[in-house]
Amino acid sequence: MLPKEPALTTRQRLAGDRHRPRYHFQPPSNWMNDPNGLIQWNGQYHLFYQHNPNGPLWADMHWGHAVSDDLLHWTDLPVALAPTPGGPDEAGVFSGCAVNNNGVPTLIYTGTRGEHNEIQTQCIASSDDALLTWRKYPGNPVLDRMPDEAGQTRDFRDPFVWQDGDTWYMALGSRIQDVGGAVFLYRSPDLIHWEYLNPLLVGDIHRHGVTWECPNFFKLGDQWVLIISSHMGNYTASVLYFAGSYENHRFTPRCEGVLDYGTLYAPLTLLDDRERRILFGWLREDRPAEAQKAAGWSGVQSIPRVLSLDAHNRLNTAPIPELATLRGRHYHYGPQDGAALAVSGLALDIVAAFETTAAGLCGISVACSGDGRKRTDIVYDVATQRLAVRKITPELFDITTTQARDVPHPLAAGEPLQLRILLDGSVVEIIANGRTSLTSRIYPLPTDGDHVQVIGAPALQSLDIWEMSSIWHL
Ligand code: DQQ
Repeated sequence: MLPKEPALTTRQRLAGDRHRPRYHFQPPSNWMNDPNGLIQWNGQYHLFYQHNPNGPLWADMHWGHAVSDDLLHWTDLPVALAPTPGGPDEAGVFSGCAVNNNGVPTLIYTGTRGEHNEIQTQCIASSDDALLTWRKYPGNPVLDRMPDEAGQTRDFRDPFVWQDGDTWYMALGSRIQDVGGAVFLYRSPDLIHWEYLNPLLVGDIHRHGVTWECPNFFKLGDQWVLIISSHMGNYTASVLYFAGSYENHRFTPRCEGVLDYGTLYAPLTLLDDRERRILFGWLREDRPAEAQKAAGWSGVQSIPRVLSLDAHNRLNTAPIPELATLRGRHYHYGPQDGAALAVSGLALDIVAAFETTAAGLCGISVACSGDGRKRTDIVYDVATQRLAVRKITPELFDITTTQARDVPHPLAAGEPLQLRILLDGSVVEIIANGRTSLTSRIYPLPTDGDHVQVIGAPALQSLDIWEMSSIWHL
């Protein structure tokens, strides 16, 4: 086996890749998926993540680990959890969370066994050296039995744990056979002995999908919010939220919505010491496995987002304000200035507002080739109230059959369209009016230009664009 390349050298080697983000977190190389174990410890933020340290495709799940003072700049730390041969996680250390157990940092995760990871049980591990190394509890698994009402024994994973008084609660992702995705609720006095209470919520198989993964359950303002990731078989509406009340271990949702319509999946939240509920999500790739293998990396974490509920109890997401510290050169355009922009770049933070009083299209094109033929349009149709991301790559797609994702974004009468666009190589995070999220990936990026253009310039109210600096010192 070749000696392991230092993380920084790996990052330097891959830094010239035009598709690779500059200000979003990624491991030095290889595969990453779900964020795991988010926790603030002694003021620092710890991010763990599903990781295959040996290749750029999903396999052999470990927990990678990085630490940050500001949620933006990260230091790579050694892999935190690896499968233990012969143990309950021998086939993979799947997703989970982290808690402070009376001063002891503790990870709660799903261990898998079997050729298809079909034996799923819940395990714990703790650290006594400030989260650097982890000791698995010798009595693992601490929870190996699904409720009988599930009617199946395969899908039982991704513990999300919180404390209320002296009692720990765990929400587990699962499903009820032929009924739909489900989250099961457990409680424990010590993180070791778990008692099943009842389903926290059961979905409708047709509307909410077959299996629910990666639940998050927390109080936000005066509501309780449940977030789940659902296998819908495509990238549309697969991360859902429910908001409502929670009493006597029963959750009663009063409204539901889509957290992201695009490539963001398996998000995990933490409550930080400023009482902010902060969400990270895995931004999936949108290109074939061969291309991921050739690149040597796969998977990106979203910019952390602060969650809130608006007056209609819709879940709003906003990139953390700390992101402004990465902003460099600034361009501002007013209502008359949108026709020709002198901006280009693949690492940009864009804030735009458009009037929506007259029918028409408005939005922003990014990653435009010199001749404007290849580009990615983020475009709103005022008449249909739909927001689309449309990738126009004439050599791959006929200009009339572009690759598009098109989602509802209703605006109140007279409400302007507000777009926040975080472009970073192949990543484009799009948030409209704080409440419609449509993350996307742009593959391939044109090689002959990376210009920005306005769509529907007469409707432009204001446009601010910042060039963003890299979070890595390479
Ligand atoms: N990813 C993990 C599972 C989880 C899924 C495995 C969601 O624990 O259900 O890598 O992306």
